[in-house]
Amino acid sequence: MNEAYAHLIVSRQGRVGIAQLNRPQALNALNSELMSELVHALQTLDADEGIGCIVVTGSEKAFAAGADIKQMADATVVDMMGSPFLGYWDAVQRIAKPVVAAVSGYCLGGGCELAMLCDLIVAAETAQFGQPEINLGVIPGAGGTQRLTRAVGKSVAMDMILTGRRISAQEALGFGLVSRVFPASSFLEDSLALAAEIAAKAPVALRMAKESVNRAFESSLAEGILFERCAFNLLFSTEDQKEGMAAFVEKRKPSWQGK
Ligand code: DAK
Repeated sequence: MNEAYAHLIVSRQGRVGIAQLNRPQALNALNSELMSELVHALQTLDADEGIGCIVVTGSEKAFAAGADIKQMADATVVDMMGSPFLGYWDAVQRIAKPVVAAVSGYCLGGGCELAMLCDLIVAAETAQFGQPEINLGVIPGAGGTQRLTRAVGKSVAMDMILTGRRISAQEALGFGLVSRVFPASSFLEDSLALAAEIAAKAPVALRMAKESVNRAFESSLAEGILFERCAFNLLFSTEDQKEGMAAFVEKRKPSWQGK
């Protein structure tokens, strides 16, 4: 499935698709080629009916140390404005299936922004998160000022973005940036087990749940609740709703069809 990728290893474990960033010599710095490959892989997994959940991960040492500084060091404003780079971020956001960022090691700058684009972040206890762009004379440019602020609140976001300091996995857990911290020794296994648990749920309900939670960031409370209600009602047209509720009543495990 992944033979064509230069900077990515794509694999599957049951219903979980795994996209592993693989530019070890640059701590998985996100250059255009890597982002383009990532988008292609995610779209392929998203279209695959056999996949229920996608995990984006890196190496033990780095999820990603940011966008590739060497690639953009000499760029002009016109180069940046014409760059396809941000389009890749938009494409990641449009993936319909749940995407878990499994973060070990450095998760900095654009790496942190990529993780925040995923639906949830789980971390190894060794993970370090940060938005160090201020130290390069710039600011986060792929959503960091917005998504980090929504995730951890204004004061912590300002602290991280104005100082560029890195926070530990435990701090990130306390701030609500990550949902779980796993021991380094079992991190990937634990992350994949979580993804497998999600992947085993009713596919259409998963999609609706993801879409509904994301509405919380894009709409007023009233509009979000209206969206949720419509999505909830719509699920009563699925076979999986009938199966899920019948299975509960009959005291057996449901068998999802994704219909
Ligand atoms: N880019 C390019 N190469 C990187 C890199 C990066 N972000 N991070 C590390 N590397 C490379 C290093 O240059 C080094 O390569 P060689 O010198 O061996 O050739 C190799 O990876 C190993 O790194 P170190 O030798 O530095 O390793 P250490 O363990 O000593 O330090 C570190 C690890 C993560 C603390 C350090 O490498 C570091 O500070 N890295 C930079 C972190 C950073 O500043 N990240 C933010 C980058 S700016 C955009 C929107 C958003 C963005 C861009 C565009 N648009 C709107 C178009 C995002 C911007 C960013 O993310």
